[in-house]
Amino acid sequence: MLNSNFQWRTDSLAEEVVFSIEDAVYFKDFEAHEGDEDSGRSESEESRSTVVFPQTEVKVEKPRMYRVLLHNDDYTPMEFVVSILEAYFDMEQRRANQIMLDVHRRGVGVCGVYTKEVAETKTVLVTEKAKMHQYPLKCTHEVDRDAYDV
Ligand code: TYC
Repeated sequence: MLNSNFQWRTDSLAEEVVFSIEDAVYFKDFEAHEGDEDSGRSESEESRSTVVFPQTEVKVEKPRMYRVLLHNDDYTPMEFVVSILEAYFDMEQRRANQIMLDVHRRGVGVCGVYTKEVAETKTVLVTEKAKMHQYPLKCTHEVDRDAYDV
């Protein structure tokens, strides 16, 4: 709908308030329909007019981000954890090995920070992969609080 046909008369509708693009489309369609019946105004006359958008402030918030965490356990082989970090978290072997050892020593570590859906998907995929191999590797995600609670 967002092309040159997407227009709107200024005279009779100038005082209408448009809250969203959907509203504007609705009024345009409505007017075109009314015109056909009442004044015989054609679709092309309608589309020559101009749309007025009110001065509304649009606030866009940054999406909340989530950290994906790996947890240490005594059974999952180190090589398997490294392969997970390479495959699902886009790490080179050297970095994957560092993160794995960090988790091994500290108990938990961050593999990456993502939007909610991506973090959820990675958590599920890693957990399933570990289960397939019968390893108890635990992968979770949580809100990346430091980025928000300043
Ligand atoms: N602690 C495991 C071992 O010694 C290795 C390991 C590292 C397991 C990180 C899980 O998230 C993990 N084989």
